[in-house]
Amino acid sequence: MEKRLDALFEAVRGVHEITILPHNNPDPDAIASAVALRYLLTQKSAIKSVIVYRGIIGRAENKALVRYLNFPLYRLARAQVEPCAPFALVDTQPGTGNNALPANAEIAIVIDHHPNRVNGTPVDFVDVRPDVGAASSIMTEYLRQADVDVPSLIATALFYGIKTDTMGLGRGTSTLDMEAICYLLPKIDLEALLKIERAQVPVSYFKNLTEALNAARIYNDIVISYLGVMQYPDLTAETADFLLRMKGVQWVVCMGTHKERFIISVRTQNTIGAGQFIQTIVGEQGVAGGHGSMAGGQVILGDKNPDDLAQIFAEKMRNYFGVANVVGKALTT
Ligand SMILES: [Mn+2]
Repeated sequence: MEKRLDALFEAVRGVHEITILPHNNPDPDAIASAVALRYLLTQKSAIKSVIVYRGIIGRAENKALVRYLNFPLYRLARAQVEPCAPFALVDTQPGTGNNALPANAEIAIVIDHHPNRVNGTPVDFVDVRPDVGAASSIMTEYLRQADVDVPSLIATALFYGIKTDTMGLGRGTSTLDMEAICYLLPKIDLEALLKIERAQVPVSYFKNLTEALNAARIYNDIVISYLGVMQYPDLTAETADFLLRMKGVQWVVCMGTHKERFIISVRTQNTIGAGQFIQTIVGEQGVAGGHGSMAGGQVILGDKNPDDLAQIFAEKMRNYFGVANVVGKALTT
């Protein structure tokens, strides 16, 4: 670990400014990792950093988190990127299609826990550990190794990042995640955490949820729901998390559209297979990826009809799971 920390700072030696980039529509793990990296750089070097992202922070909990962190991220306009400073990617990698990294950008740092895709891309420092449950756990290790004081604000964010990415410290939790949790626990602001986790949601949330529940169909132990037009892109993830709590359900797939994108979120009770499943389903039509138990994909709609696309994908999924002949049951029947 000492070597890793040295190598990280070696990669940014002589750099005055860096652009920290989490994945699009950043989730708590991505937000916390970015903030932790910025903190590490300010504590241990004179490097200035700015955190930018593309997409939307839509989920009420995630909005509450950035409010708690005093709005540390800047949203990029459609075509705007800052190619002048080298990039540090957190909770994402080059070539995944889920970040705003411009082509030919200089990449100084990649810290991630998704399956390795860096292969061949020139990056000065890479730390990709797919066996770890959250990028926040890796960032916690860096802060510990650097022996910096971790303020409550950052500890709380990292803790929440680990908690959400491991479905409440359940699925995909490694020893490193547990060590990070134990280290962070005495430092977190429990009251703030509670406010973030129980953040109030707009009335439209319940309307969307009702629609998602009405649209959901159960095929044995698989639930598929198409949400139609969504107000923010991570609504599919939020709904899939919710539906996975249904007794006897092994897999949940939620689909929906946000602006020009068709978005799919997958959750499973299994510890493996979600990433592979969504990559098989989406194929060349878009981008897809994820972990064992949670994954997602996106397709640029173009002139495709979203309702048709949802139907095609749902059919493909039912074939994949071997439930093509099962009649879908609505939740209310
Ligand atoms: Mn993550």
